[in-house]
Amino acid sequence: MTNTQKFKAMITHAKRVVITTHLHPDADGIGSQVALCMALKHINIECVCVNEEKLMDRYTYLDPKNSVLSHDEFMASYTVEDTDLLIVVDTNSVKRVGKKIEAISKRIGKILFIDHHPCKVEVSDIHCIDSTKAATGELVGTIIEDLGIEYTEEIALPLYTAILIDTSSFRYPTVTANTHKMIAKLLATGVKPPFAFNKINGTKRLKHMQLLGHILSEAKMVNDGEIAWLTIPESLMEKFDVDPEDTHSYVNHLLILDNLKVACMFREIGDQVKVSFRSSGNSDVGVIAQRLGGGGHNHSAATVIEGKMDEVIDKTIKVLKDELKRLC
Ligand SMILES: [Mn+2]
Repeated sequence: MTNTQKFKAMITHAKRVVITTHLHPDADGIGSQVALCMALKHINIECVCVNEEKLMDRYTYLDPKNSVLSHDEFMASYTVEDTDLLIVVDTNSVKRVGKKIEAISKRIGKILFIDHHPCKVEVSDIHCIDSTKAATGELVGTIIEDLGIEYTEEIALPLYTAILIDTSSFRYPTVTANTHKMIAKLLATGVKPPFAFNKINGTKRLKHMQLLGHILSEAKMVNDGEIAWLTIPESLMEKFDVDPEDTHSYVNHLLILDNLKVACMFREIGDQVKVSFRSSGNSDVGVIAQRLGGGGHNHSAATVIEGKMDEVIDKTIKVLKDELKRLC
């Protein structure tokens, strides 16, 4: 069965659908849920998006109709039992949606994942999973097109933004001719690239730039420049008053280094360190993140490791060197 066939089979008898995404949602999670919600309304399916928390202000422009409710808002005006299907986008684990949404998911019972992260065959057999897609937004776009629903600008801007963000502006190996064919259709609705780019990337405060400058000036590299990394101690986040969510893209700045294979960023969170990986091309950082208890795509992955910053850096760099040697 194709993903669209699986999708159709799941929504056929659904009267009300709730769409959710992972905790701390990014533009792919939010864009995918909003676009899918708009599209389902076009074919007269009652639909609402519900996330563990309210959308952050910087994302509300992607949801001009206010389709995304927080869990608490949803509970105040809807009855969970009236929902037939929960669609989860941009993750394939119910653990990632947050405690309150996880509790609702048990009451709804029927779940469909729409996602582009790698997962077990048992999951991909019955859910809409395609790890070759550049973004969940691209998979949602494919389903929308297959269902014969026309793109409107309201559907197109969130999908365009989802793909823009998840490909770090079309630079990852997941970008295909089909991705660009879809982008062409999205632009045809009236989406303007400078507007879309600036809305998601061009609203930073001076402090964000100053923290980035500080962190970049401390960048390190080993293995003849094949491995480079950035370090963000918690104290610096506080000093510059920058939201953690806003630091995700910092690591991408390392990708312009000559000879680089893997870029990392270590961000301190209490007694843990969040480690983000980016690959400049051939190294599979998904495998590396898995070895360290995390996961992700081959070009972009992450994990969280217990311990002090220096210990975590040593441990991670050792695994990286080992993995790069193995791949040679
Ligand atoms: Mn994604």
